[in-house]
Amino acid sequence: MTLTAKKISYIQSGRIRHDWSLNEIKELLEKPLIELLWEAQLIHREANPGYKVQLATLLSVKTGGCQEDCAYCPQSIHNSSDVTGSPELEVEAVLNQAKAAKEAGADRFCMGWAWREIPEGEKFNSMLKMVEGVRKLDLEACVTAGMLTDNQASKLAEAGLTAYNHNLDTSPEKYDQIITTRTYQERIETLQRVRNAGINICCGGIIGMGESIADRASLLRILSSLDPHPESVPINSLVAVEGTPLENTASVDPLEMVRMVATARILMPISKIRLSAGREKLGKEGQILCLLAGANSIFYGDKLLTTGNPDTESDRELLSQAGVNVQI
Ligand code: SAM
Ligand code: DTB
Ligand code: SF4
Repeated sequence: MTLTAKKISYIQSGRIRHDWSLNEIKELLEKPLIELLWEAQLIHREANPGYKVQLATLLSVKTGGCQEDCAYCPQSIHNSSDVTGSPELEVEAVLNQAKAAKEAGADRFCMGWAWREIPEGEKFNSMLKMVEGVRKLDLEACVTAGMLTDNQASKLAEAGLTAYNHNLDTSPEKYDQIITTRTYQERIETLQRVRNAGINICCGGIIGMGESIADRASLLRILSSLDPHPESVPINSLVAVEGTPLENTASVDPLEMVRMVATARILMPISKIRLSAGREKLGKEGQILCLLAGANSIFYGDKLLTTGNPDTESDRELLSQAGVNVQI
């Protein structure tokens, strides 16, 4: 993230905290909505003036066949969703899509691999070429591909990778009910490797998986305790995909998403808070409230990895109706 003068002055003001307590965060999440929104807006307007929204386009480079057992994910071999392993995309195909995303107005290009961890060899070399190619297009490049080694992290940094996405997904207390094939600690260690290599961290989670408010607070506590804060924090609401253990989970009230975004904004004033999966169910008004609460990035493009996303035209209309500017 290039720090704007405003962000630098916000950091220098000493108001960025890494010691938020569980109770303080729970109180924020449960505050009367109108008060919470006001508090979030005051911080957002000062730390990130101009209501600029970053458009990030996602592409699934390697889809399905993942060994992890994430209960929400249609790409896990442990789940029986319709997603089947498909051949990995080649460098040229990926760069063509990145070019199209740039032409459609995206500022960041995020590439996903349904892997438990990054393998060595040809596949990793292709990933490096993709990162280099995306950066040459003058787009930010983000990769999400599971765990990685220190050596892979430094090679990705050399290739110019802007950010690595690796989510904590939920609280440590809830985690075992959602994923059993990789520990919370392993996730934290992956984030540490990314940070040590000098790559920005993109790390967030999912709401709507049956977690309590205390779980949400616990996830946000860990995110806000990271020093520095993750440069971007994707907030997903569960897309309940048929064939996953969470397929029958009831959707969360859009206002829960607004609360989560507002609280994340208060805790992590200069981070990009990215309104991620589940936007189709939020509705126009819900999304506008999220923008007001401090969301300053969205996934832009008709598809996330395997599930749908609002189309680019309706997103352009949404942003223009809200009166926010696209970050370029
Ligand atoms: N395999 C890699 C990993 O787990 O880091 C990369 C891809 S994974 C799909 C990236 C993130 O997408 C997950 O950590 C999760 O937060 C989010 N995600 C996946 N499926 C989702 C769903 N059905 N609803 C909401 N978010 C989802
Ligand atoms: C993130 O937190 N959400 C994005 C991105 N990071 C990689 C992925 C959402 C995936 C939603 C389910 C799917 O499309 O498969
Ligand atoms: Fe694999 Fe990532 Fe899906 Fe988990 S979320 S099953 S690690 S692709």
